Amino acid sequence: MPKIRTACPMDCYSHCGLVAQVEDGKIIQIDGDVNHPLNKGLICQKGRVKHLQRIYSPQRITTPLRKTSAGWQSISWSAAYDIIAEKLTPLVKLYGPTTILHHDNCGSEGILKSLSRRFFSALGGCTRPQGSICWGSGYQAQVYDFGRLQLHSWEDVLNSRLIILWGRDPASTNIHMLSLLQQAKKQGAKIIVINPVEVASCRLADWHIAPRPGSDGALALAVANEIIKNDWINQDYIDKHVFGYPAYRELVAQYPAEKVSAITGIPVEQICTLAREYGTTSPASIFFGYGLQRYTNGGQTVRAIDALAAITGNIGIPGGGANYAGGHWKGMLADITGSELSPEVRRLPWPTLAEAMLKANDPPIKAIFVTRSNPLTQLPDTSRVKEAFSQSELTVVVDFFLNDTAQMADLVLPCTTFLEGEDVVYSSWNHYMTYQHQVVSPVGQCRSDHHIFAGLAQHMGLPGFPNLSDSQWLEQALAPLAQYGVTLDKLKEGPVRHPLAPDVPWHDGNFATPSGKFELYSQLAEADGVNPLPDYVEPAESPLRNPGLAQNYPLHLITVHHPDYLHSQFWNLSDAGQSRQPVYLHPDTAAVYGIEDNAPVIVATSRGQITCQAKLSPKVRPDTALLYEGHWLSHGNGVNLLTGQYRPDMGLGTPYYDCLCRVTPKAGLKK
Ligand SMILES: Nc1nc2c(c(=O)[nH]1)N[C@H]1C(S)=C(S)[C@@H](COP(=O)(O)OP(=O)(O)OC[C@H]3O[C@@H](n4cnc5c(=O)[nH]c(N)nc54)[C@H](O)[C@@H]3O)O[C@H]1N2
Ligand SMILES: Nc1nc2c(c(=O)[nH]1)N[C@H]1C(S)=C(S)[C@@H](COP(=O)(O)OP(=O)(O)OC[C@H]3O[C@@H](n4cnc5c(=O)[nH]c(N)nc54)[C@H](O)[C@@H]3O)O[C@H]1N2
Ligand SMILES: [Mo]
Repeated sequence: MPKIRTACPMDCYSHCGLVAQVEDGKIIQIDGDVNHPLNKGLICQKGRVKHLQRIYSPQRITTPLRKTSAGWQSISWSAAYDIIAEKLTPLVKLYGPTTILHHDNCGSEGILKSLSRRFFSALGGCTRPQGSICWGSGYQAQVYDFGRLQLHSWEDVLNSRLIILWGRDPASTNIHMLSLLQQAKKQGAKIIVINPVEVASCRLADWHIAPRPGSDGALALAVANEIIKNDWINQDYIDKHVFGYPAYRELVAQYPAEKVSAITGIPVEQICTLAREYGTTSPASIFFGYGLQRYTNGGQTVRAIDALAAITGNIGIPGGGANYAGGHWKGMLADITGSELSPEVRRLPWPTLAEAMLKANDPPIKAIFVTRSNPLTQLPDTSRVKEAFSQSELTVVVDFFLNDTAQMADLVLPCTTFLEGEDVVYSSWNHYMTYQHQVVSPVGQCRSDHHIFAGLAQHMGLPGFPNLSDSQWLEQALAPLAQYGVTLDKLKEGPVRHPLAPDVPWHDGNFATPSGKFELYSQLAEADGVNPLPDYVEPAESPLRNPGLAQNYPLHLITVHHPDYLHSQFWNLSDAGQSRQPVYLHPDTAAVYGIEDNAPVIVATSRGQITCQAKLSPKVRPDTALLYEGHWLSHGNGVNLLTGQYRPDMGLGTPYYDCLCRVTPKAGLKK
């Protein structure tokens, strides 16, 4: 029975090596690849079960579909291309190509996936979102501090004596880190979790600290204050490699533990203990999650935490680091998106995309193409997103299922999963690049994103999208790596580690900032009109900043990632995914509002409401409600009906968790 090696393409910390078993042209089993250096055989339920359920799901779209008054009608590819060409050509003639919004994210990763962009380059341009719905604020923060982003090798955590999981829950989102953490612990390392929720990773931790959502920046400044007061700084490292220490020292002097205790809800002695642990244990590493930067103050939060690593000299040493993400492969591949073909790209801010789309008039958004993303479910403020999409005259969605965004489309085009074609995946979260062999032929009439857009370009007679095979495009993209021995043939033999990324970044003390040092005072931020120092500002929807709003909506709402799903993917494949979703509340909070365990409740914000099922749990702070993100509007759910559109302090990240809510019993509904 053939066993074929591939890799999971999900937007996740590890692109796990997989081995698929094929019988009579059908996949019958997927296992972890024991020879892959990242996952070493271990895979999650998504990899083992859900990919298989998805590829052969009866719900899967297997032909192009056109919306008619009588419902969805199955049509041929050439009919679909005709409809697009007939509608798109006059729109582009009248308004120019930037009347088209191309909404593309990371539903599946892969070098060939970027070819959808080539279609719009060949057309003369388009409008794209700017920033990120994922990690934008923290990303920019590390650019300001370090100049660019680099990660320690995963195994380097074994050199740490203290490990802080700051807003990250690897037990939910990064299971391959767990065995490394266990091993580090066995060797004597201490683990601290900082998270408003007692998350699953706390099982591994020696200590859990639960700050009020959005207040980590203040916590980091108070910790710095204690470290400086007690002279636990690394003066030699500061003298040689850190820029702006005097100004930073003045800033942190304004954040004594007593003051910050009132902001964060963390007792003074805990703040002092955290400072002592981090200030006196070396080497110490910090692993960021993305939750703590999903606030309007999120960029400065990450900067305030980076600063702790800098003043204690925990940068550039084995077992140290402030690990956010890496950008190692970036800029090392040849661009195959055709950006040289069209200078005309308009940018609209991603965190406030709905508002920006509605306001756009030069030109207005008259056509929308959606690839590898599900904006109706995943962008903040769904009601406004729906309004913005309603104004489009031609909406084309490329996906596997009739999801929430597809419901808004005129045409839905069926694409293949990674199991039905070849590609190469790499990540910003680890150092490996892996080839995905084609496992089976496409189901039904499904086509890869590449073939869909190349076909459309040909149909419309657009030059600039040559008819190359998958391998030829991959070879073109990989060409600059040949000098390091990384070629398509080499990748076909097995995963390749990045040839240049060091195990311990910044060990030479040369940073990519204007001063060449780590910048506590960021000159780039200053030039961007952003506070060069990581001062603390209350989040937009905080009871301290906005007591009026908090009177009606007293609880913080965080909408986090589910261990068994990836954003909106896979929810349609199980009954549990399609039922009313749990909202987790502290028992004391539930008592205040007269809410019983398992009772139906309404979760409301100033933007909308959804019905959930209360789950009482002492693991959540009493001032916080927790919901998972990703579930579908069409199943009666959809957390982003609740979230708001805010611009963050930097990097155009999306502050989903900067959100106050109210939870009340829903009368007349049974448990
Ligand atoms: N199973 C699974 N894995 C995934 C994903 C998925 O959807 N499912 N998504 C992938 C993607 S795209 C991403 S970006 C990553 C995200 O990976 P993580 O960052 O680990 O996970 P998130 O759920 O985004 O982060 C939310 C965490 O931050 C905490 N948090 C919320 N607010 C605060 C705060 O103010 N301070 C602190 N200290 N903590 C806070 C939450 O309680 C939660 O534990 O995971 C990737 N891996
Ligand atoms: N409230 C709240 N909202 C959030 C977050 C949160 O924590 N809270 N997290 C945010 C984060 S970190 C992220 S990264 C975003 C994710 O936002 P999205 O990227 O929009 O999320 P997905 O649900 O992964 O959507 C991917 C879609 O692409 C499809 N797809 C998968 N593979 C392919 C492919 O190869 N080709 C094509 N054409 N389609 C494909 C899937 O079926 C799915 O419909 O969500 C953000 N939204
Ligand atoms: Mo993300």
